[in-house]
Amino acid sequence: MDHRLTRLSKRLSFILRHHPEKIGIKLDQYGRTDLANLIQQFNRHYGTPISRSTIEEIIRQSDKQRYAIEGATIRALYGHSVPVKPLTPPQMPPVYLYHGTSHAAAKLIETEGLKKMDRDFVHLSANPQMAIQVGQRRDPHPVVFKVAAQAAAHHQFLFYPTKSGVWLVDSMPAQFLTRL
Ligand code: HQG
Repeated sequence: MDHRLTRLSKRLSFILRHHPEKIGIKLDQYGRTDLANLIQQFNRHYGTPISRSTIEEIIRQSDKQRYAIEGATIRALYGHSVPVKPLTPPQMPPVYLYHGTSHAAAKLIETEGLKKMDRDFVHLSANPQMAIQVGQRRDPHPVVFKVAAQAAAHHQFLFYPTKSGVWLVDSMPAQFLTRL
């Protein structure tokens, strides 16, 4: 994806996950907003204009599916800090999921477990490669935890899948984590 689309994608994430009010739009309880209105308000606030086809191009070209256009609406599929209810029902996860993080955070996680911190959910990755990429945002040689996801599901933890191999869960106690 070229530099222009990456920048627009980051702005869209910023608005749809964290700060819809920055361009004067509102999200419903599931994080959805009217697409035509979002485009109009986006173009009022930012110098680089966006259109439906630009957003579709971002969705097509992205390594991860970060948004979905559904009918007249658009929403971010994960990553929120504003409160949203999942639209997908919880599902039985694979036996193991993964979480990549920094050494500093890993020290705390080993005793406290995974907490959602500034987001609405803890984000887990479908495979170790993805977890390494996520962790590299914070540490060049990240720590990867293997999460006993199915065991946790049997202890009533609810796992929400997304289109990108990202799984969402409310928290994950240390008993389900092992360092890879
Ligand atoms: C850490 C990106 C101390 C956690 C990525 C992480 C992902 C703790 C940080 C998605 C902790 C939160 C989300 C505890 C967790 N003590 N630190 N008890 N529990 N942490 O950004 O999972 O590309 O909110 O390890 O790829 O890094 O933007 O979560 O380091 O899928 O689409 O607290 O964001 O997706 O950081 O990343 P984040 P994340 P996009």
